[in-house]
Amino acid sequence: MNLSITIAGVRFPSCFMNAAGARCVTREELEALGRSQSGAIVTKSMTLEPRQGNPEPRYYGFPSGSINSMGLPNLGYRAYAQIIPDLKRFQKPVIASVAGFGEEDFVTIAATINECRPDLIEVNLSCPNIPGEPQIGYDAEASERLLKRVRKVVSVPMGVKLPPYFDPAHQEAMARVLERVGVDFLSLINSVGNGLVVDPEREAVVIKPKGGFGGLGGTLIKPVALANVRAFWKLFAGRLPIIGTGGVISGVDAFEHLLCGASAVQVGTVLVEEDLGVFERLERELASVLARKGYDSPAACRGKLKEL
Ligand code: OXC
Repeated sequence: MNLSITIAGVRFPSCFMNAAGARCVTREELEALGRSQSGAIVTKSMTLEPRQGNPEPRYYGFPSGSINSMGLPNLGYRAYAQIIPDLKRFQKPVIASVAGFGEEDFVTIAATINECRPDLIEVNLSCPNIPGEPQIGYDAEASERLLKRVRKVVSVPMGVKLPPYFDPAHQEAMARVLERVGVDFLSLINSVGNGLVVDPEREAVVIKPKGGFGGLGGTLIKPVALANVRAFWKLFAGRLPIIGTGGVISGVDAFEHLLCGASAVQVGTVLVEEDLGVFERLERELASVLARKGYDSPAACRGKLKEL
């Protein structure tokens, strides 16, 4: 079955791709994504300067998910500006993920990266792991100020990676901001920030940074991800493409995201745990669910979730 999809006029050969952060920091990792069956190459969120990130251990996988506090380890935007044009040869969309510390960083990075013509730019307003830096996406006014400035310097399709919201009022406030800014797609959701995983045997936390607090991913966050995809799908009446992220470890999980309104899905935890072969498995599994259900493409079931 053809699993290709289109977001903001850009065609993706498959609806599956890596989530920013998962196996996408170095040139080697980005090229490996290019050679894999991933439907796109999404870069690690880039900052102004190269970063080592937080001290290790900073990722821990467990049966129902993962916790991480990577702290945005990345090569710095100048390096990605060199790498992105070389990724064109893989003939699949490149999504540049942009982060920063303060508005000025985002604007500088986005302006330079826009010149390299990635197919899309994803503005990360939701990294939970930088000590002393609150997630911008939880501050509607700061998000609006920042996004309006970034929007002015970005001419490729621009999307926003949001944190999970747990109250409709917060989703509505952010939707109004996004309407005023004019964004082309949403990536929902970043990890569920500042969770805590405890190892009872060692009577200890499992990651080092921030006293063990970190972003949760994987199966345990799927209902939160689905709820945010569904809420924003409804708030925009299906007009704004959504990339669903959170808890996709099987084709059925991806099908659930599509039913809630996602056009495509990103994978983080399962890509870290299973490596690049995961794309072939997920594509096979989703194709089989869609065929069994009588859908001929991912778009055919998008948003079709029934309410009781
Ligand atoms: N979300 C991010 O946006 N960044 C990373 N982790 C996460 O959960 C990070 O680099 O810490």
